[in-house]
Amino acid sequence: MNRSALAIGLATVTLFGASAASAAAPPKPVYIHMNGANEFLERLVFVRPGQKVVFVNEDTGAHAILGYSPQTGAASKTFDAPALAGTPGKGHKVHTYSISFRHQGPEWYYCPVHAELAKAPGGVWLPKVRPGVHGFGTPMAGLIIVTTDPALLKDNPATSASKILPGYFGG
Ligand SMILES: [Cu+2]
Repeated sequence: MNRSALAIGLATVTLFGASAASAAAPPKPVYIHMNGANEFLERLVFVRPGQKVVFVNEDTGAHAILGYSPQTGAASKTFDAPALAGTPGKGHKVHTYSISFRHQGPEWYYCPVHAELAKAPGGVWLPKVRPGVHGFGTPMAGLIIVTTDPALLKDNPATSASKILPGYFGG
């Protein structure tokens, strides 16, 4: 066996080793948190196709999550969590909503309790703060990018790795 054949052999072993490992252990979920600030703490996250995204409500009040199309303003029929009840705080039950996406691309969403869609210049639909919900500067909305790009998948906020953030309760 010459040197390059050995290198190819080693590379093959490495590749098969990696795929066997990833088949055995599915990727961990990516967590998106809410509290009384009426925003999604991790406004932008990256997930693989099929990887779970888990929304975690650490607020005392309820939040909903609804996917939408910025081109048409249409609500998603499948990315739709009607209401996630709040929690009194640490040590009590925390309500979550899980979803995964099959195809690569952007998944836009907002909380219809605290934001609403409005047509912006250029004809795109953007979330804005719902009138009557005061005290918060930014509309409660976020974006999930479904991708296989390893550089993007590594770029999630550190908090997205933990289900419960002990210091984040409140509202
Ligand atoms: Cu909300």
